[in-house]
Amino acid sequence: MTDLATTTTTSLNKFEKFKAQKDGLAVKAEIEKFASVGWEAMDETDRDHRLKWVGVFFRPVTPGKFMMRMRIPNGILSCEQMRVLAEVIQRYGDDGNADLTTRQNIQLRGIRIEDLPEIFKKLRAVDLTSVQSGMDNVRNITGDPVAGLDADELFDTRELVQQIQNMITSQGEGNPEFTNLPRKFNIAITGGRDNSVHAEINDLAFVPAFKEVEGARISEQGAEEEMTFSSPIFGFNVIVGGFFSAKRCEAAVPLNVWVPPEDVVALCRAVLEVFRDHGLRANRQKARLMWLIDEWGLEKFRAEVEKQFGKSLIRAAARDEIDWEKRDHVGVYKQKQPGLNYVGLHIPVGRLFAEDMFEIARLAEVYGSGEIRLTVEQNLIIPNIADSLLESLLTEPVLNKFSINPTLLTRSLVSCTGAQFCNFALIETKNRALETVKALEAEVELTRPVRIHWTGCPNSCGQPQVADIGLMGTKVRKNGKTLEGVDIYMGGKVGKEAQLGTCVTKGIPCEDLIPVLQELLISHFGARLREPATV
Ligand code: SRM
Ligand code: SF4
Repeated sequence: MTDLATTTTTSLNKFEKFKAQKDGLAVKAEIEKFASVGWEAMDETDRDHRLKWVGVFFRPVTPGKFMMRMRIPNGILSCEQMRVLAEVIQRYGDDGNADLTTRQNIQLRGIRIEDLPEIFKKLRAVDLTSVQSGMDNVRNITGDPVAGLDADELFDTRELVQQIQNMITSQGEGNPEFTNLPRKFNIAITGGRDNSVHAEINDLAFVPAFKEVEGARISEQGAEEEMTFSSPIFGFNVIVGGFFSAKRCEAAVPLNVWVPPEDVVALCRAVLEVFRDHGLRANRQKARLMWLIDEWGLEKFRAEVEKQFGKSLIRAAARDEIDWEKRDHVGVYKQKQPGLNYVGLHIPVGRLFAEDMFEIARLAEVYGSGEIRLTVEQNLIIPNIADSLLESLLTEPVLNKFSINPTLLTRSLVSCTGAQFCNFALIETKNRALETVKALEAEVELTRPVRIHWTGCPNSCGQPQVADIGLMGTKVRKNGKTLEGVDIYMGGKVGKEAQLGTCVTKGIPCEDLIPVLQELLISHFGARLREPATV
């Protein structure tokens, strides 16, 4: 029996109440009806909340122009899929655009409700889904962006990520087993050495680790299975409870569990079932997994997961294999397949328009194998480019816009959506992020990239806590006026020994920010003022 079933309706928050009245996924069957009545006549809860179960987000900032959040497992899509996404936004002219997200994903903008039946048909035809991508669901599952290409990887995450998504969404059709979680849930899996997915900021993450497994464990049928191996075998250490929210941010903690790859999907299911059935639902600010772990203690949480898993869990390996600095994949790199390369394009703050997407699809088809990959830095990779085609790819005009060798600050810039489309935003982010970096680069010279992340409010979608310099939107008072401002975070470390940055300065008005950042770049990151130009 679930905690939800035992909680009285009066103690439920408004989200739990509307979920109890009608499951979010129910709107899937009503899309035709919504399309014919139009967004203004729709039931408000369906429009503002339940549509997110099929990945469609009402935007109070641009009413009538919806956002659609896809699922791109492991961040991999085909040029055919990219073209379909481009066609969807193309019809909306200036209202249509797309954003690459911090979860290796794509969001489309400008969507009209009357077009949804046709859009869903087009998406299904190329095996794309947007189901369960918002609200109390599992978000896009991230994996190594160079899985299967990287000569140094320990495990290719592609198949596993797809299997987890299939389990959670019933092959992309929607799965009522997992459409009423207490809150959102993030899953990441990495088989490389550089923690390319920010494992530590996910509710559940799998990091590579070798384990000598001895003795016996209980099989699914209840019998003891011999599990003795002569040499260490590959699997994953499991970490849990990482999350950012306006109220609290935590890095994930070790669950003291190691799983072989073949048990990953079942473990995801077990953890999700425990979260679904026991996660805290009364206060939405305390509904993420870590709050349950706090309430129960890690030992009890582990024991409940083990019960749900149905066989004994193996203790974590003593160490994991994350021992590299994090790579950003921008530039040209050799693949493990002889004669092939992958090329990482920098997409400024992740923003794309239909013509860009058609062009990227063309490049992937003409020069590569037709595949396109996304990164959590909101950039994009075209893999499988033969040595013989590389030179001509690099002369393509679109690479002037999407560079393989951007300047050092631009290269690592990440920004959430901000005030242009997000009603939580306290500030404008994407354009300001680009302008700020341009102004800084005119003043200072750097010798290494500095990762600046912008986020428009404390929800932290732009992950300021993983940045060298994180900027979180806030409102500030100056000369009797309320202005857009930022709190500054520093100390975020990614890759091996990842750790979260913390707030070091509060309430800098955006109009005063450039000299403050300039000073930080000089004092902490070895930047130097440029010589004044001589006439
Ligand atoms: Fe986020 C809510 C955008 C990654 C924490 N996030 C939102 C909403 C849906 C709010 C809204 O309805 O307007 C934003 C949609 C704005 C829009 O129109 O684009 C939004 N979040 C984003 C994206 C697009 C930022 C980006 O520009 O890349 C990212 C989409 C990821 C995806 O493809 O699914 C995005 N959001 C994140 C991350 C980063 C991550 O997952 O690594 C976080 C912090 C990590 C985490 O969740 O633990 C994040 N978003 C939130 C939160 C705070 C969650 C909480 O527990 O309180 C909210 C607010 C909420 O859910 O109530 C939120
Ligand atoms: Fe919106 Fe805030 Fe998330 Fe930025 S951080 S996308 S402003 S909710």
